[in-house]
Amino acid sequence: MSIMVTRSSMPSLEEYIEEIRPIFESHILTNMGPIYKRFQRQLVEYLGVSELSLFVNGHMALEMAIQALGLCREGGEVITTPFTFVSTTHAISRNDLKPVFCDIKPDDYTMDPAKIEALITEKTVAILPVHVYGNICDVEAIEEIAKRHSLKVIYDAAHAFGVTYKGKGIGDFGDASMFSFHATKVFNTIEGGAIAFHNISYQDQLHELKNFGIHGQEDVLSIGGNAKLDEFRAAMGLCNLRRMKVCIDARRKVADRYTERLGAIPGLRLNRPQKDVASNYAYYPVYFDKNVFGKSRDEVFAELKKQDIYARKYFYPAVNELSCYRDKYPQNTPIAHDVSTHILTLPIYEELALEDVDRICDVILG
Ligand code: T4K
Repeated sequence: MSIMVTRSSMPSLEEYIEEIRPIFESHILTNMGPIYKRFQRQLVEYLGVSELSLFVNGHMALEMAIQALGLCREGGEVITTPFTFVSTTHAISRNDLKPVFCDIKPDDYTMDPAKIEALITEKTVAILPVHVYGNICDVEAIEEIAKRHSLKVIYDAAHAFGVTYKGKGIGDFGDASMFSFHATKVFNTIEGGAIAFHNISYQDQLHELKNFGIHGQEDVLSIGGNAKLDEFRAAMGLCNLRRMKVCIDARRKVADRYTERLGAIPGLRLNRPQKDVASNYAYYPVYFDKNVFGKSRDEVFAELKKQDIYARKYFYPAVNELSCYRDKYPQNTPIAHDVSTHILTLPIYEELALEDVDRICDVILG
């Protein structure tokens, strides 16, 4: 059987049927129904955040968070990272804001705070860093810079579900954090996402944005869109939330086995555990230095593919090198370029057998 980079975690069919049974009695399928509300309450507790708003997916959550925080000013600039999934940058651009790309750190691939201040101009409205692979950004340094320049901070925490830093839920940092519940994520609702935040006033704004701006049955206050999470997906979320410990424990075992097999090999740079961070083992990135290891990232990718093993080049090319952005913005982020051309994310998911991890390592080392 092929081994893909990930495989969605799922509850048993029976458990999901039990969770959706009430929908077949009530016929309430969507529009913030009872399952949605229960799921939202449980998530607030699980993630350790003060407020949360659920969305149809992570991307729409991020687009609408930018709007709810009042950042859509003409000519506004948002400092962000090019080493991410393209959704991060699209969310900025689709709000008619200009992404300003800040380079990353070579050790954990998150935005380098030492390079942020040189990019701040009078047009800067926010900083939008990404906890890429579930690696936590330097939240303290970023907060300090943002405070000094009166800028908002929105974290793209699409990869960081359930991650804690110094015992606090990662969604508790910054002005807002976006989580993705896509099928390929550590935690999924099939498609889905959320915004976590502190400022209670964002709750009403996010609600309006995702529900046409409707206020009661007889008025519409603003020009919102439609980005509601439905009851079937919320039910999937309730089931998968119960399975999080099992799921993360299984991922940890896979990660530990990779580290055991690949940790001491010259020319391979693994993702180092971060201090004070409880990881969710979302991805297993390996940086290949051909000069030392003997094989390039692309050669290893091709050898794995021949064996029906599909690792992924997340995130190659860097976003500022993609067709839709490269002619508009400079490619002056050398570390992001270097990392994106040398890194491969190996298969990691709950059901991946340790024998398969060994097989993958044998191909890499062979
Ligand atoms: N910000 C960041 C940093 C993100 O990474 C993402 C999403 C977002 C924002 C936006 O959040 P969402 O709007 O998606 O909630 C995937 C996902 O579609 C995307 O959600 C994710 N990031 C991105 C990193 O990866 P692809 O095109 O690589 O997925 P695909 O279809 O090739 O699937 C990869 C593997 O996953 C497959 O080989 C098999 C497995 N899989 C896939 C699907 C669709 C499953 O096991 N079940 C499934 O249902 O984009």
